[in-house]
Amino acid sequence: AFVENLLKHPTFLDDTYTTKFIDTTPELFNFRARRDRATKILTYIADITVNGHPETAGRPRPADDLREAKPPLAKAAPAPGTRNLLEEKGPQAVADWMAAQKRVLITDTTMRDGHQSLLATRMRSIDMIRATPAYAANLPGLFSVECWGGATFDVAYRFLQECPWQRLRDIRERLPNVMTQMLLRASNGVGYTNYPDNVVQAFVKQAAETGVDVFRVFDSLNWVENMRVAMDAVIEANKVCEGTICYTGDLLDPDRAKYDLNYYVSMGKELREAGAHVLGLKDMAGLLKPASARILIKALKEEVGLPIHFHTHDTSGIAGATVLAACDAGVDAVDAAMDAFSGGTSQPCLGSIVEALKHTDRDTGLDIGAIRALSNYWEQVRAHYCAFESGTASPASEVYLHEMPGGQFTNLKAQARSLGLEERWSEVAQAYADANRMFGDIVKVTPSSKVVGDMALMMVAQGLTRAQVEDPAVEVSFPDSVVDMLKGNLGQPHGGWPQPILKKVLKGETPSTDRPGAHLPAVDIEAVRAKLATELAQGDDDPQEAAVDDEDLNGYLMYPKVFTDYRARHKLYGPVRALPTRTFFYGMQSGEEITAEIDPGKTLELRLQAVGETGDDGDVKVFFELNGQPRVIRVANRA
Ligand code: BTN
Ligand code: 3PY
Ligand code: ZN
Repeated sequence: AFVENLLKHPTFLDDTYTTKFIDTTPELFNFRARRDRATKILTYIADITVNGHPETAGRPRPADDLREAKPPLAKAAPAPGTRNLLEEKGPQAVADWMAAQKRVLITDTTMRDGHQSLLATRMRSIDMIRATPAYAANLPGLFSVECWGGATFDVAYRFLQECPWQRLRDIRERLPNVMTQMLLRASNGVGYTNYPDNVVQAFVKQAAETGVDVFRVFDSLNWVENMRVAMDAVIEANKVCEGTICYTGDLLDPDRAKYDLNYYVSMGKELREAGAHVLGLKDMAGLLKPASARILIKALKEEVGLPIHFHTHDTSGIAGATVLAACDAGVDAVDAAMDAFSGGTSQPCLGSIVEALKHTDRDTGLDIGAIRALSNYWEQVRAHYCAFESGTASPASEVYLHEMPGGQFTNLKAQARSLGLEERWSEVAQAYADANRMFGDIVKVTPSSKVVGDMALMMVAQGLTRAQVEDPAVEVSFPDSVVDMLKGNLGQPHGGWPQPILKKVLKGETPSTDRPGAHLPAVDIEAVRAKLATELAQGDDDPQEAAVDDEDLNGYLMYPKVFTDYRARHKLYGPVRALPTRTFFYGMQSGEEITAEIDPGKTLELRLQAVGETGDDGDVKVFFELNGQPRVIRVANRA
């Protein structure tokens, strides 16, 4: 029952689980006086300095002499790139241009999948924003910069105490010439559940307005029917619609015939008919082997005819070979991460792919010196996040057994650890493979991958084999996510759900087989805005605290509680996104000075003078200088 409850707990509702955030502190601040933003930030720093940040407690700590990462200089005014083409001629012109290129086009995934797959999605906006001008100036020949969507959206609100929309706006402003790219889970938006059609439409419209150029749209069961609403919204916004096939199984294995060449080619054609400008091939677990890549890419090129954008993960260590095979077979664009954020469960190494293709007919034309300079920056950035490293140091051929997506692997490991199952990881891997077969061998990517993960953890924790789970005579209490998926709430898998498991999980209830969005009622968006504004205004005389703009509203529609929790903390702590990463996670040392640009041009100079003794009331006085003026902040010592 313990495991069951834990599996149902909201922290397990996503791929981003590690530890709890600062939700424990609001009672410390139950005084009403309106405080200015500088005081709020000082309160945050004082609290973290005295009590530590719950997410980094007990985790490896950066070296004391680690210095703030220094981004490379932007060497020139940004030369025109793909963004200019999109703005001037539209998405079809981008696709035509792609297809006409001899060179392999490159997407840099460092700011999205790179840290999602290596650092549990914890990279903060400031570290991205500071690098962006160097991308614009020094790498104008990139196809796109993937910097938004996937798990980054809710992690920003939930764990980093910052607004994901503002991140996008800040990056956009500094990247006028290269397309930005996001990962969109079709009807699941950037969440883990199917949203009403008008919520998906509003979200895409807002993302396009705030700054996304390329939308990689996928469905977690590869069900094109469930991708149309999102794809249509992208097309309507005049942005690049990258309709995406998720790769699973093993193309050359006769025992996995469910996902054969014909399956992928048919899906590619369906996506083309649905209006995709570009065909995405998303190998989220890194299962596509070099020999299969040659066959698959060639067939898709010939039979679908759209330019192809290939994405993979290097979990097995062999992704570089697959990327080069894809290049040989005529792929148009590939994803890679900057050296310091590549390898392992992340993408293969961008600089090495650029080097490997140099002086061939598919030379990328990118400046390797600029890549190295940026990668040196990213290396320093990564060191600040050592608390979130998973410790996975070597390639894992085991990925071909379990088929976990790169973005899930380390999170599932953390969940296993928290359930006391870390020593039994190989059993979890086997159970994940067994659960997949039990569901009929499905595509595993957010959110379907999470369902398979929940099932696997439960099987190991309760010592259940696949045969027992399937046996009608053995009583099994399935995780909620499993029941939900088999009810049809994530859509339909290729070939349908196997009858025996369907019967057992639903206990005779009839599953739905149509598109979930077809029977989810439209949300009255303006009514939600009004209700949210009223809620935020409760007990607050500051109108700023109740304002709900379109971005906020779309955040709330995706994640109601995550959003309101974020706003409640924002009221207490102010714009902590402007703090250096070390300060955000570790507070300050006595005598240390930092600056925080809370608005463009408005910079706070902060110095920590001293931390006092804990008084009889349990409070600590923390002495600062703020722009030269002394300030004392009291916080409760909870350490
Ligand atoms: C730098 O330090 O190199 C400048 C970039 C930092 C910008 C900060 S991040 C939060 C806020 N948003 C902005 O546009 N400016 C500040
Ligand atoms: C996500 O949906 O976040 C993914 O990265 C899937 O691969
Ligand atoms: Zn990925």
